[in-house]
Amino acid sequence: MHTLPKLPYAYDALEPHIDARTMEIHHAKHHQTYVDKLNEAIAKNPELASWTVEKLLKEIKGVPDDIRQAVINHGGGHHNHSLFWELMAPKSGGKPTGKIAEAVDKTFGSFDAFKEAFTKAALGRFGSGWAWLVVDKGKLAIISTANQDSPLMNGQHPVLGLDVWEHAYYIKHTSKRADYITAWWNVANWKKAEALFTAAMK
Ligand code: MN3
Repeated sequence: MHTLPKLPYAYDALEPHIDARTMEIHHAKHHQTYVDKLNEAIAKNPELASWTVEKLLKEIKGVPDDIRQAVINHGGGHHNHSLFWELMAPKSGGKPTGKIAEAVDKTFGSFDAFKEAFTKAALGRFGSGWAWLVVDKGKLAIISTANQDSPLMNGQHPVLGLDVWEHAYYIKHTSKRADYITAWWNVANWKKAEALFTAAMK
């Protein structure tokens, strides 16, 4: 059984950047629903019961046709959100340090150029989806994915991810995705991003 991970901080810990009401609904309702629907899909194929969510997504072509789209939607939703909670933290934001900072500078020219390109990807994703910083074949890249599609399905390793579904920002920012993105930079957890980067480069 897949289970909803506990948030590593209180619902109001990211205030004023990300509001408590959004955090509570997003975690306790939206993420819980992805977990429940993933479990429902897996229940039809007990041979997949021992697969981790990472394995399900990395080996999505091996998931039977009749539940593949459900695993993409709800397994992707579960994994993306599990990362998202950890990729935010109170008293964070700012710039990365260490190896990931060097790689960001080398790949994008500067942190500011990276931030601009990532913001553009997040704003440019039409409809629902995610902006990502990933490691792709040993190099950093910015991508965006539709719906709950996971970078793991393309052999990419997520390092930083931003949920741009309206459910992530509508309560506080109504339709203003740009304001939400500006606020989110204040809680981006570069320590976790660095850990994901280091693991992906091994
Ligand atoms: Mn979401």
